[in-house]
Amino acid sequence: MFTQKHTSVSQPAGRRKVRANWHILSTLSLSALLAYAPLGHTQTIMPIPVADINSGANGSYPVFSIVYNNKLYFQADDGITGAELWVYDGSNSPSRVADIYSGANSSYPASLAVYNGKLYFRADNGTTGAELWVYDGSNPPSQVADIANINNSGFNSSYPDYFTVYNNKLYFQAEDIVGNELWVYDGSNPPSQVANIYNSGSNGSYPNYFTVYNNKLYFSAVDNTGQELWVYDGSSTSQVADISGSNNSRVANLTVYNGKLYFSADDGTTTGTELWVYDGSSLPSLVANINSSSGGDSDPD
Ligand SMILES: [Ca+2]
Ligand SMILES: [Ca+2]
Ligand SMILES: [Ca+2]
Ligand SMILES: [Ca+2]
Repeated sequence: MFTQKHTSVSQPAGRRKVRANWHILSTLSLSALLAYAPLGHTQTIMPIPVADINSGANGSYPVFSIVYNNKLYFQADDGITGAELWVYDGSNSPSRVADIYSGANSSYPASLAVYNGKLYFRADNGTTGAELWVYDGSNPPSQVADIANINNSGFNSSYPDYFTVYNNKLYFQAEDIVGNELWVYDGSNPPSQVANIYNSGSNGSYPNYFTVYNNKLYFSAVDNTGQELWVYDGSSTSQVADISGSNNSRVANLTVYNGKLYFSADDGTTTGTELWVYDGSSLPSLVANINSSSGGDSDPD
């Protein structure tokens, strides 16, 4: 079933790209995007389904797409084997890469990322929980490690997420007995925890918004000072600034622009959540109080 409205599109030739914000487009058909190919200088493009993966009226809900080895990889549910890893080469019908959680159950492959010529993602095979998996493009996908059990946490899943390449290694957040913290994988040795940033029982720092800037890895992380801006220089982690003192700055949405690091934060005064900037050396500062009402958030994203 294909119910999306036809869309008229007119763009200069060569500038047409499939731009998919999957948060926004999660309800649209991936098939429509796949068929959204350059056809001429100006013309009406009518998206057509590439394949009816889950045949009939049920959707296959393709999500988490990424390009690897000139093919499009994504999670889809054919209605028989659950949500699994699929691939599309641009011409032949999409096909399932593997049924990682065997049978009708779903492995929910997610957070797909390319590192060192291989495709990494989180998946649940039904026995070891949601863990780190790898696919080399030809052999069946395999589990890299049962991270939740590396430190005998007793947990089922480590839920690795937000994979980011820095200094030729793969960084991500994952959970074990000391909480959700920063982990690293070098492509061969077992993954290891970089730091226990929120060093208090099983509290996690939930490192997120990983962004490489000035050869360092910046991210937001939580400890007893709230969610603030942190940095990893390849050897140790440290807090850049406690922007809001005892309050939670909710640092998020890190982006490099014009040689500086921009992000959203709340300084704990009446400013609200606004746009901040860091130049790599001075203390971070407020760029502008876009929503100037007392406590008003402009929520830059
Ligand atoms: Ca399955
Ligand atoms: Ca596990
Ligand atoms: Ca912790
Ligand atoms: Ca704080």
